[in-house]
Amino acid sequence: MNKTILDCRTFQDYLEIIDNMYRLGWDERNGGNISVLLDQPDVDEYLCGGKNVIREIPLPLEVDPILVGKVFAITGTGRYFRNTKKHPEENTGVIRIKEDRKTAELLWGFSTGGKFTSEIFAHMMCHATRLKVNPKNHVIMHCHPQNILTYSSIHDLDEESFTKDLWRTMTEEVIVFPEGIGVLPWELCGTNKIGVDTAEKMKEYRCVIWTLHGIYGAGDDLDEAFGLIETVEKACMLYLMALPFEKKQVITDENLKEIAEGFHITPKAGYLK
Ligand code: 2HA
Ligand code: ZN
Repeated sequence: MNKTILDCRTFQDYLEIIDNMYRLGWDERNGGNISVLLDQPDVDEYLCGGKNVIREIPLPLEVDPILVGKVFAITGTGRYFRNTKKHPEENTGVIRIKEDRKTAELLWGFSTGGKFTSEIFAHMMCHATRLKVNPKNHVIMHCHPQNILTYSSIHDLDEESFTKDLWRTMTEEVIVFPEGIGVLPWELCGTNKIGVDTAEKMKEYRCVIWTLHGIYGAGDDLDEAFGLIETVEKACMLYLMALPFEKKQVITDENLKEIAEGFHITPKAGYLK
């Protein structure tokens, strides 16, 4: 029997993480979307080298030349994370970016005729941006975690104070996102503009908040992108839990500097006074 993408370890991890994200309550109904850049050895082994194009799907943008020939596993528009592990071939697909930069070649999936996420513009823009900053980046992940949304509704959106209040919730926060967090004010989703704005933030940050909508996270692999989002989500939860109470202990800027020194990380310049 020929191997399929379902035998690929990265794809199996992708389905597992989608399932986890649903269970965590981050991806209600058709909420959330993930795209994962697949490496050529996986394309060769599990997709017959990409020889079989099922159909072509127009892209709503002309993507950056860096993405030509790249192959992505990507979740489907209108599809539910809840159903994806059980029925992956209907709910996800594998696409390759064609040379014209305006077409996706479907190599696997979307078996009931669907297509990629409505946020394709943001995903492709963010992949291009992150690959230029970090050639090892493979994952762009979007979801709607409860505490991140709530935090974005009650906190001011200034990136410095948004980030620092999260760094102060738990010792290890600053180690996970020393560069800080990018924040976009509320914007309409699914548009080219929000894709451009998110990718612009991703020049500097691996994680970008969409106020009252959710978060975009980037990472070298699924674990890194997921780990980043869950760490930010936990910080938001801790902040909200402590909010009604008088604080008797706090992590100071001095403490944050000690953590930075101890763990050899460089927090965003200017944030620690
Ligand atoms: O696809 O989360 O932002 C559902 C979404 C859009
Ligand atoms: Zn969303």
